[in-house]
Amino acid sequence: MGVALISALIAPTVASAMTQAERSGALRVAVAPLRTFELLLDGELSEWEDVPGVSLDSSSYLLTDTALYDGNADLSGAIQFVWDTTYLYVAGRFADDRLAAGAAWTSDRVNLVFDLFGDNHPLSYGGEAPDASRWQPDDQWVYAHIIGDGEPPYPVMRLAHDYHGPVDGALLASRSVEAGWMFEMRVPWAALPEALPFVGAVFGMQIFLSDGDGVGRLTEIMWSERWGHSREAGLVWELWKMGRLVLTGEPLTPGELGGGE
Ligand SMILES: [Ca+2]
Ligand SMILES: [Ca+2]
Ligand SMILES: [Ca+2]
Repeated sequence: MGVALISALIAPTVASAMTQAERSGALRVAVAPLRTFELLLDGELSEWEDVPGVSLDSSSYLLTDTALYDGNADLSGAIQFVWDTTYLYVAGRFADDRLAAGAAWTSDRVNLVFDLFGDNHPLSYGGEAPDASRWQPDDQWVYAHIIGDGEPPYPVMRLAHDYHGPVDGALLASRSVEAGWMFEMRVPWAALPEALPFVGAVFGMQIFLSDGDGVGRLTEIMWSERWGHSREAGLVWELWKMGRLVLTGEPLTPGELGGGE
């Protein structure tokens, strides 16, 4: 399906001085090509065949109890991104042995966490993972339950230091398929404070998947690094542990840069 894991190593300047842990520290990069094709947000992903993606599977960071994750048939797949000056578009296709519907925290959910300025550091937060009230204005958690409550379309949600609610203008199209589910969604840049899309823009981003498989069976896997997690308190929001989302494409003319709808 044209999906490849894209990662880049930060070239060490003094290799011999680096520890093994430092050498293994790959900065993960997800590429969002500029949209050059028509997208029909219907939960079918045929338009996305040639778009690069990032894999989330048994090789990803498992945050939750190892006893509850049964490998790729339990949860595995890939997420893809494209963009234009109005929207970030996201698609994903996942194998999942049980679909947990509803908007509960224990049901199936896709999560994107943004550090839009890419400037987070432990010292930004006094060395402690911040609760949401202490997030910077460019820190945003965008999430969607694959099959939410009631009738579709189900909302795309956003949590920030001063907001928790639906993303205005966002759209989610999701569907249950044999042995899994897939989705497409769009998120307006205008709904993400501090987001400035342009060719070459680089945002801090983390991806994690929440796999609800029934009562007491929640698994979470994360893309680029491992954040702390406890059964009681859930995720530790270590916002400085992020990969990068890079917007690529042909340079736009100044007239197009101000475009959108
Ligand atoms: Ca489609
Ligand atoms: Ca599962
Ligand atoms: Ca599931």
